Amino acid sequence: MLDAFSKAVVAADASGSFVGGEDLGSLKAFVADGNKRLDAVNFIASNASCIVTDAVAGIICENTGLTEPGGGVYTNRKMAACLRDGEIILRYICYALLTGDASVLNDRCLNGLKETYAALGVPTGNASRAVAIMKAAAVAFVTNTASQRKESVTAGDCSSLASEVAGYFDAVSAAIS
Ligand SMILES: CCC1=C(C)/C(=C/C2=NC(=C\c3[nH]c(/C=C4\NC(=O)[C@H](C)[C@H]4CC)c(C)c3CCC(=O)O)/C(CCC(=O)O)=C2C)NC1=O
Repeated sequence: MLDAFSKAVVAADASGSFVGGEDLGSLKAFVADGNKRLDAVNFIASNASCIVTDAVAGIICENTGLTEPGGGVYTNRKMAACLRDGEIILRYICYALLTGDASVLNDRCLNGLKETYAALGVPTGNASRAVAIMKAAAVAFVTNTASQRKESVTAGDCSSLASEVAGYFDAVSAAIS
């Protein structure tokens, strides 16, 4: 598990060089944007159950077969597992956004997930769609454009944090597709 700082150190060490130049520049930007980053993580985390349930409800509205016998979330046990998976994925994305590095998401959440889903018959197209809905919601929280839940916060440009978090959701979709 790495973060933006340890990643720069590991890369520099691998090439036997000092941490400097561009690497230091990007770490400076990471620190300068720290409060925005913490707000972004907090807004997503404090709306997590809303984001997850909305995404799972969304895929069920779009595909009513999911709750019918043989469907991906048929039985309470599978529905609970699906909601829990949504929470797990969102939680690891929050860790990645906090550290500015995807390795914790890749190593501890996505590693082997595709194989697990294939073995259990979890429909990855629907799972990917749920991830896309969560992405739209999370981006809205980061840019503070969620229509029903505006946070009172100092206005600022969070576009790069928004595209960073969007990239983590895309990585989840790519990993299970
Ligand atoms: C540390 C990280 C971690 C991850 C990522 C994880 C995922 C994970 N999801 C699972 C199951 C599952 N995941 C789903 C999810 C869904 N079904 C759908 O139709 C939807 C599309 C989708 C929700 C969006 C379902 C229904 C199961 C249960 C499948 C079954 O047992 O038949 C399982 C099998 C074991 C279990 O049921 O608990 C694992 C390991 N567990 C972990 O510990």
